[in-house]
Amino acid sequence: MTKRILLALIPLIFLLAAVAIQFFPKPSQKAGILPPATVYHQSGETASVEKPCSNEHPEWRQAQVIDGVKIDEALSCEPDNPYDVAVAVKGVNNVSMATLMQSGLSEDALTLTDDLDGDGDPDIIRIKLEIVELNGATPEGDFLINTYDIAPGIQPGLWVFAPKSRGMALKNFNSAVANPLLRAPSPTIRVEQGDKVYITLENTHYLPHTIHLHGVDHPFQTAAGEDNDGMDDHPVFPGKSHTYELQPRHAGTMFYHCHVQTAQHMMMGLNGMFVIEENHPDNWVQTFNIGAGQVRHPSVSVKKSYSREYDLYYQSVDKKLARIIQNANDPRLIANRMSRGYNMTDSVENYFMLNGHSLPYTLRDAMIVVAENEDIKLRIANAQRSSVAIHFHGHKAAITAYDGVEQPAGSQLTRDVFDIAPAQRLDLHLKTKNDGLNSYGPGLWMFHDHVATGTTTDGMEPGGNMAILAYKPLLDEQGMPKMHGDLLSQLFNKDYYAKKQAVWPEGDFAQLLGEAGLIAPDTLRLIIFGLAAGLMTGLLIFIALVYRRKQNL
Ligand SMILES: [Cu+2]
Repeated sequence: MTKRILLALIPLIFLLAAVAIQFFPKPSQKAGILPPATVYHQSGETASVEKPCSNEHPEWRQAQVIDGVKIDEALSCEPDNPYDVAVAVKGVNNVSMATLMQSGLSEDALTLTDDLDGDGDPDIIRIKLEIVELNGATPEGDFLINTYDIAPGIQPGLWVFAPKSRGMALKNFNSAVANPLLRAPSPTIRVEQGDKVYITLENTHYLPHTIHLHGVDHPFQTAAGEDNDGMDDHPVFPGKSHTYELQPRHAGTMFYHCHVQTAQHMMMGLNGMFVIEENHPDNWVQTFNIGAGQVRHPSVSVKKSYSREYDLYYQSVDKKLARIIQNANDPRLIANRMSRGYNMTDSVENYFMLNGHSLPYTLRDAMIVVAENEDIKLRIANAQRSSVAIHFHGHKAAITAYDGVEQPAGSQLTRDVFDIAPAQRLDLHLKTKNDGLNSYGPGLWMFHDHVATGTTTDGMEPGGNMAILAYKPLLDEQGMPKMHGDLLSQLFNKDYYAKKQAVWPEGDFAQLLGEAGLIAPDTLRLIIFGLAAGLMTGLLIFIALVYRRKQNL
């Protein structure tokens, strides 16, 4: 064979190679129209499905009196420890040792003394707050510690203010789960108008922080001439403490937050609601509402006009920011990555929480529970980076206060969407009168942020800050809404937020809208590939043989 013919074969080989690449077969191909459905199976992994309500402390839900403190019935599945509530009302110095031992608070977390105005309640309030990291890295090994799930399997790194507690930061020796006092959001703090309040920040964290009393009447400096506004030029360094002093003259729903590298530290969770209750005789207010939610010992003025009160606290998290404390445990690296590496103008909100939880955990402790013909007081604060537009299904409510300033009765707007800019607060009066305006009647009515991202968890919807305004008869004996069981087992499952479940996992919709599945490979494609690849290989072998024979000649 001549050299010329051999050379002419080379472009042919390239051509065949191009054809073969073009028709490279896939083991299967994407289905077209009417594919066979494949229903999602959990591959025997049942552990990822959780019970909707753990029902760990059913006795905590009951109405009770502890050391003379009347504690209302908790209406949803995960109530606060009533002994913590009793201590939050009376202070550690006015409860029995037995009560203090059943609460998780430390012996100096809250001291209430001196009835200065002689009206039957204490007026000098000493509060101690610590700073706690949740879901952070540990030098002990490759795991997170003080874990706190905002939804099944979702553990963003968070920082919170916490009332000074005692004992282990974990639930028990066999667990990495944070004890129930250490959670998001930072506690709602309640004091009475005119109280002399001393808030000591004991910085138990590895970075500097402060407390800024946003909207709360406080002098610019303490009596000793020290910082009292909590700005970043007066950081409280790790291991140090600082006491802020105030005697608020104005009642209302306010806010508090760290003011060091404010954008980042706010988004990490260092903020909470600060409520100043009107001064009334015998007004022992609940100083801490752990994790916000139902106030189990409402103030005198709230009880006068309302059947129940809820603190609703909205927060969002950027998972990139949250991950910084999970990828390092050297404070220098964390400080640098957070304030030099991380760019807030590139931030994205991935997780949206109401009272420290995202759906479905909001059903455990962030529901609003009502009966017909009640008056409910809602205090809403927006600690997100973005605005919220809170919408109640089946109800309209009246705005009684903006940023802690009472509206005159004639100008209280009644609406069904409440836009709240970052750091703003609204007080709402929700009536459950079934008149087609205030309420459309009993139900398990959703309430959620109507900004499209707010109802998602890292893009998964339903998720985010969705919760339920539930009428009591529609709750089961554990305080969970009597909802479609399939929906609950779908949501109380790590696989859901890990995006491993099919969109419509069960029933007829699984056939119609389930996984598209896979079908057999395209035969024509296989034949063309086979021919092209075969011819090419044959030609290469042929050329090699010819060449070898020429060499031998
Ligand atoms: Cu801070």
